[in-house]
Amino acid sequence: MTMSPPAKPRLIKREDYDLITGRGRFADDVQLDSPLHVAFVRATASEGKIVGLDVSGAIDAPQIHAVHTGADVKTLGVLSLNPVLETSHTLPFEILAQTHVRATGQPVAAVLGTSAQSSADAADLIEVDTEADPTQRLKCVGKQSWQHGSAASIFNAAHLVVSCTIQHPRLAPSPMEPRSISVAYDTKTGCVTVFHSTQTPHRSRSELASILGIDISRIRVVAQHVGGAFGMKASLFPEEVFTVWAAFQHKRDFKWIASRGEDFLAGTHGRGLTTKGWLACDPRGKFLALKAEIEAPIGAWLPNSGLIPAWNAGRILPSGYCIDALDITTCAVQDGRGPTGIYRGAGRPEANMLMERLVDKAARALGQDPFEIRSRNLLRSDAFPHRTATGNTLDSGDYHHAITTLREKSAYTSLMKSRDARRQSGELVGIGTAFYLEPSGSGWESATVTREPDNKVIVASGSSSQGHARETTFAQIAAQAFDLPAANVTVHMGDTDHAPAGIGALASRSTAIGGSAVLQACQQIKQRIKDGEPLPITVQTRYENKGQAWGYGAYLAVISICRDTGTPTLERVVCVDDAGTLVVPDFVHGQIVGGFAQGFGEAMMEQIIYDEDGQLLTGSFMDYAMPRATDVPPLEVHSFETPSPMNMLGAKGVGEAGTIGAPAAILNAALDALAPLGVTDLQMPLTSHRVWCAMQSRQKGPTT
Ligand code: SMO
Repeated sequence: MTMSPPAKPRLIKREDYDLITGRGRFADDVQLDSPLHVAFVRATASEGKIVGLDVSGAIDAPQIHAVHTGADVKTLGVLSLNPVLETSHTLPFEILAQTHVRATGQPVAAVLGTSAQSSADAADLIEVDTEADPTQRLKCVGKQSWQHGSAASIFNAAHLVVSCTIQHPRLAPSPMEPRSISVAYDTKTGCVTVFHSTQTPHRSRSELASILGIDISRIRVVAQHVGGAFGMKASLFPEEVFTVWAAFQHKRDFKWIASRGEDFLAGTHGRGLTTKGWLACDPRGKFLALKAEIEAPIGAWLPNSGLIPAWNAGRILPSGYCIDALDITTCAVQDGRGPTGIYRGAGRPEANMLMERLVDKAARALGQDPFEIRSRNLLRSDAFPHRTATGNTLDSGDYHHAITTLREKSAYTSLMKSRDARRQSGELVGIGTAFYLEPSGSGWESATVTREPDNKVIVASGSSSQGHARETTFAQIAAQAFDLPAANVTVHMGDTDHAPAGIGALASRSTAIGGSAVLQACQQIKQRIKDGEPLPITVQTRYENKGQAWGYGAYLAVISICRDTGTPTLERVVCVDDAGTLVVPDFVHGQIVGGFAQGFGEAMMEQIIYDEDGQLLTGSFMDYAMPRATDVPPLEVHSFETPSPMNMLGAKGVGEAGTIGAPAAILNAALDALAPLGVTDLQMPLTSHRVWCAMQSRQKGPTT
């Protein structure tokens, strides 16, 4: 905010031409040499001991080469786990189920045939018999708590304590390209090239080597075009490990492309957390203490980042507010459903939602304006760097500027007047606001940059792309550093043979860390040119940030609700985001719009539903409501820049902004609309049915 913004480039995404003209090369597009296609036999029971598995019919089926069961892959290693919580026990990572199944959809056997259809037909001939085994049920797999100050005594003495419970719907990340893997086996060298739809190619390679017990030099991973990932493709799936194992085992090419149904059933789900919170305030609306209890569902097995949502949902509290007394616990609990993992936001939406609902409840109880109570409690711009009571360092920003800008840009005063006038005429209409924090990842990323004598620059990054403009952005960073046109810069990523080892694209880290690695390499080259060294010069860097960069912002939503049907209509959304230094503002805008669509999905319509027996009821887009372009309202997007001191570029996270800020603003708006009826709590998604039921329950109450 302090800097006057330099002129920003308007760039065409160089990757889009291929993607929108059908020239993209996805894992399924790779031409293999008479590959075998894998089809998985999946558990039909949600838990139990395997007591029968007859594969003989499938072995004899036409075009079937082999059938494998758990015994064949029993000695393989396990996936590594990011241990952000204290874990009491871990779940087994089974490529094919061994003695027990832990969720419907878990792979139990694999059929290898010469076409995808013949494998699928033969897999249908195999039945898995299971017997209930209650000893396997419901275990807490990890927990963490943060206590600071004397929360208990503050709650006992407080003027006001508000509380709420939020049940986040379980969501299907639903990238356009489902999980996909094609493996080319080189019979001469015994090496494989794995064309993998992943956001972490180097991790995919090292995990495959360690799980399969194969020297890493025999595995190359290529993620050329990735059709969306959203966290779901940050880890390896049992099906993918199996497919690579099979290539080594049978010494030939292999392929597995998930159907959409398989992604619903056995891809990782996001959210599903239950959060409970209590906020103590003084009579003026000053926040004094926060208590929270968070429970995150864990499915059949733990992906690498499986504990992240539980951890983030806890440690991001108390968001950007100044609260010293905290009592927060988070727990990851096995729930007998499909696997869960990170999904765009990964605990950030949950922490912010809990906080923002509590803030709105406190405002309502005290008769204060939602903006006023937020500005009373948000950290001031001179507070940074600020160490939170949960142990995070909030690096920089001007939180008050975010909400002041939101207030101005939304013309809040006249918006409130029009809301009140519409209420007078009988409409149900509400305005909701939310502040949010989005920590970007920490750690390192790599880059190799070559400055050629002919003014050409070649960048290779350890980060990767999921179609989110990484190539163009990294080209722009190098072009700016050398004062050359972006067209002079070629960018390579996603191929472990041609890019330095790196982390990948996740946790809002690509620009902040991966982009800084590119910049650092360019600066080192410039230094060497200054010292008279002749071109070409190549520099490889491993850049480590100083700490997390905390993006933030504030959203406002206006909702009207039909009195007869309960149908909510999102009329207007205003966003203000500070993502630090913006390299290419148009791409940041794209991230906000896309993130918003997914946040809108959670708030308004998406929900994975299981029946009581653990059977998935929402296994297709006929049953799972994915927002369409016509559902999502236009956004009014505003941004400003306070560069982060935590990385060279000054960039902050923004890839998850919309998924974090939008649901809280939308839910607050819906509850503001229903406040005149006395409705105080409502769960997402805000389906017409759910809203209508909430309206009826109040209208039947003592007030009518
Ligand atoms: S949910 Mo993200 O890809 O860290």
